[in-house]
Amino acid sequence: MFERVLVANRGEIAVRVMRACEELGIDTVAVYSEADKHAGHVRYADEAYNVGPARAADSYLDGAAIVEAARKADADAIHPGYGFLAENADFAARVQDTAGITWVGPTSDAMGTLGEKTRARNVMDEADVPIVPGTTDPVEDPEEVVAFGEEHGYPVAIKAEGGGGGRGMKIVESADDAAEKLTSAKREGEAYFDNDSVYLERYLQSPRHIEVQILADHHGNVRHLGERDCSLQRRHQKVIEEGPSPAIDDEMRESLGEAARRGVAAADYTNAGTVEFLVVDEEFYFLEVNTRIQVEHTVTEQITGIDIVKWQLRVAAGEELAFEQDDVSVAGHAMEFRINAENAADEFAPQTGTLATYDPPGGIGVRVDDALRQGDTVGGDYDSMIAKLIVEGSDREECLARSRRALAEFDIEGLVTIVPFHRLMLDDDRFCAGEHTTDYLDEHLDEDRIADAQQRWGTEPTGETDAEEAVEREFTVEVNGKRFEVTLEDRGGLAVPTDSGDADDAPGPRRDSGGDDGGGGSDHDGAGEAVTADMQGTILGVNVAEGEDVASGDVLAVLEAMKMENDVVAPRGGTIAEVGVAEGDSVDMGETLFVIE
Ligand code: MV4
Repeated sequence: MFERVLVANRGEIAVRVMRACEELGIDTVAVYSEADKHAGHVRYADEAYNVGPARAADSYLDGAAIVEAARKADADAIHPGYGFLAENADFAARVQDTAGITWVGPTSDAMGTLGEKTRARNVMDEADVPIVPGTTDPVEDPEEVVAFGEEHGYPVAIKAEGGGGGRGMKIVESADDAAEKLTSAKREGEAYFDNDSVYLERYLQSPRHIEVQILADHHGNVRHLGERDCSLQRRHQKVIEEGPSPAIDDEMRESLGEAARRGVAAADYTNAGTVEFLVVDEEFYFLEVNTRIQVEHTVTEQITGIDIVKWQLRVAAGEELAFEQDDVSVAGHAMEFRINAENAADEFAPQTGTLATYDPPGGIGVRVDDALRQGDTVGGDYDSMIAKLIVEGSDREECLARSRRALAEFDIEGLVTIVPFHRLMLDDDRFCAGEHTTDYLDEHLDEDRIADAQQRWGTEPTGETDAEEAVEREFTVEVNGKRFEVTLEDRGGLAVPTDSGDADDAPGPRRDSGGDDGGGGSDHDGAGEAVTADMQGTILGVNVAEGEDVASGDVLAVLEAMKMENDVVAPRGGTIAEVGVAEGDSVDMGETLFVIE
């Protein structure tokens, strides 16, 4: 077994992996960006290394810096968590090729095979796993889309080869929009995945999203750990996950599990993975494989009693799975609530703030995975999920009741979160009956109900907490990129000069236009009005040039953030006086993109 594991991630998943390491007697190494110097995962680790500035592309996504930190720490394995480099086949290969360091995850080859959606569909089809009727080769010509639509009926889904999570997917309702949607899907594929290949599937209306957890070792053993129902999603972002699914019977449960095992075995897959299916009209169809540990792995852990992350580490270290398929049993029911720093009443806009109060729930059947403590500041540099509440009960009804209790106990002040939205869902007839499908939130939920919930259970953001004088003061120092915690006694004068007003040190979004993190209106230097970024992300395209006249609501640019395309619109009519960005630019929340005069 490994002696020291570097966790190449941050936040709750980094702490979750470190907890598994602790239980296995493994030392833990954290990596952190400038924005995460004081973060919870850094506090938890045995040692920590600075890997770069706040921007993820320059730190958590910098494979060379991550491997260099592993060398410095003398780590013998790297666990990627989820997101960041977790499904980057090139990074997996880099680690695999680094002597003395083991990659905790599937091989880069298996990742590559299943990451290319048409290859994955071919592998599944050959393993007798039902796939959605569609093409298994890329399409180039709108006529192919029209011919497919005539044969299989509309709507038709055009999907990016390298896609997933809704990115790069376009729905063709009729022959008339085939050409435009094909171009758009190819452009998104190129922009997001550096791969403009796309393929076709018959679009299934209002499916359930049901996924099967897999563990596979290097000795030919493949086990499934049951399913999770992730049908409650908003714009392809999962919100509440649960297991077992209330929408399938035991016969389909068995078929799904065995199909998933066949499929991953055919792909020579090892370690943890998840096979996603769409379920509609009593039939299931392969969707895609997630070649990583998932956010919602916790649901499976609670109802099977199996610590998936510890098995990831054991499998990567060459151990055999110590249980047969028949040993896997599911008891009770669990739900995971993603605690996102978002305002559900404002289109789930990302939020920042300081946790004046952070008091998670407890008691029987309640698990909280997080990396926070009261007083922490939540910035806008990374994704908005700050914690996960996982609740289990003897059955779905008890799980619902216990979830209502736990969410009511979850006391967060100083930061707006989606806790009120979760409490609303636990009062929603369709969700409580387990009858929601993947389009329920986007197509059917009345937004007034979200506003009411926010009013009833929401909290207000507050400013910085008043720092209290402390006799002892903790300082974090960094020597040659390695972090040390030191405690000094404060005898009246500051032991060490700190410039707490220095914006460069304060984590969280930097703004260069008067602190306005809205879509417009601000104190920009010139006479004009700045149009700023609502969130950190990447500019996919710029639609205007300086000197151009625009009307209120015109789309000035497209900003990709949190796996979604977001339009940057003109807050009012006028003339574009300044274009501050270009396609491909990364921008921070609050950054000026345009000036309108
Ligand atoms: C589909 C589909 C219906 N028919 N494919 C969404 C993201 C990516 N995981 C694939 N997705 C879908 N693919 C066909 N042929 C419906 C969706 C879909 C969806 C799937 C799972 C969970 C949430 C969803 C929300 C919208 C659309």
